Amino acid sequence: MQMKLKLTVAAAVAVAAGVAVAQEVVVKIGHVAPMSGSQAHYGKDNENGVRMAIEDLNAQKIKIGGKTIKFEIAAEDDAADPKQGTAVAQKLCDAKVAGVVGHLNSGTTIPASKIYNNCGIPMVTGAATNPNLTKPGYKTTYRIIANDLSLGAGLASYAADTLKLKKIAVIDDRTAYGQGVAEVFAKIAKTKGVEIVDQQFTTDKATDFMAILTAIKAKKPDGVFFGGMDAQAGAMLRQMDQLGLTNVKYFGGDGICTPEIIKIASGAKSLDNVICAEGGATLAKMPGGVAWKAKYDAKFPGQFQIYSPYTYDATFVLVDAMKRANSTDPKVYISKLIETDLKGVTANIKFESTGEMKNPAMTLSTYAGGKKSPL
Ligand code: ABU
Repeated sequence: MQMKLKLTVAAAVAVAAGVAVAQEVVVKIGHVAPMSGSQAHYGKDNENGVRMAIEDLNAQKIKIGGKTIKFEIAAEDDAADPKQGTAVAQKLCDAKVAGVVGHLNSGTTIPASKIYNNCGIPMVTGAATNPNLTKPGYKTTYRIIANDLSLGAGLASYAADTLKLKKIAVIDDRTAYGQGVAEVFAKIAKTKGVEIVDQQFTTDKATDFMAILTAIKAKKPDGVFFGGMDAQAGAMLRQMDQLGLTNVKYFGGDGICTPEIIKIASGAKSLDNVICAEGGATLAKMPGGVAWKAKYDAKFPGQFQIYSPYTYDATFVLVDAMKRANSTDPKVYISKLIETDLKGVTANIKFESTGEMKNPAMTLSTYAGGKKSPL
């Protein structure tokens, strides 16, 4: 009551002084990622990207429909769990957010995309890479990184054509992402004459891989492909050391392409054998990557993982469409998303009719010497 009175008095003073009282409207942008469990470090990084974008957008005092917009984040945790993913998607629909950045995991993003489509709220992911995400052709679904068709194929070509490997074992964590990227890798590797000597499965919660690695060791592979995330990959690398598998190349998609894997591998010699693929350019090659990363590190020291530049850009993609439509109403601005032509931090962002990004970059990196470096 006291606050309301103060504002009223302030407004009256401003009007009396001949100053226009700005009408500020709050517009919520949803963000969803795992903020708990073994993938919380990716989720935190993704959320930081959205928070940073919102701060930069609010500093611009953007006017849409004649009103100054104050963007706010509606942050949710899906714990990388498909059921929780759909529950929070429905929660964001009910809260009538203007758009959603996320989700992070393909396993949560694919079912959530149906819910957003049903309630007419656009979503832009900068992390989920399973190609099936855009298959339904929803006008609400967009992705601003390369998908697993590109990551799996890039890794298979590198293994077969550059490294000339002949025998590779494949492991996946049975998630939509892990299984999908492993299937693409195995299919392309086979067409290039690589023998897939073993296929083993684990989960995105597992910590002990000794049994599957022992089975793989018996097949004498010169490479292992893992479809999964860094918590499992880092532990697997330590266990490969224990089994003497230290001369075996280790491939994985963007899920293992983090600084965190160095910490989790904690000195494993096998880390030197890692080759990972991510669906964009290096920070050094992104149009605004270097300056953006310096700003990020100053705000969120030690928290950078991989996708935050994309979640930053994803937030701008949504707001850019709102500006061009002169409306924050998803029903109105949604038609503008497909016409996006945005100079982002990560790339110049345009979309295919499917909602996939046009001409996304792809980068292969190694961890030779215990440091991530592009190949
Ligand atoms: N892109 C790898 C991690 C996220 C996902 O697609 O599940």
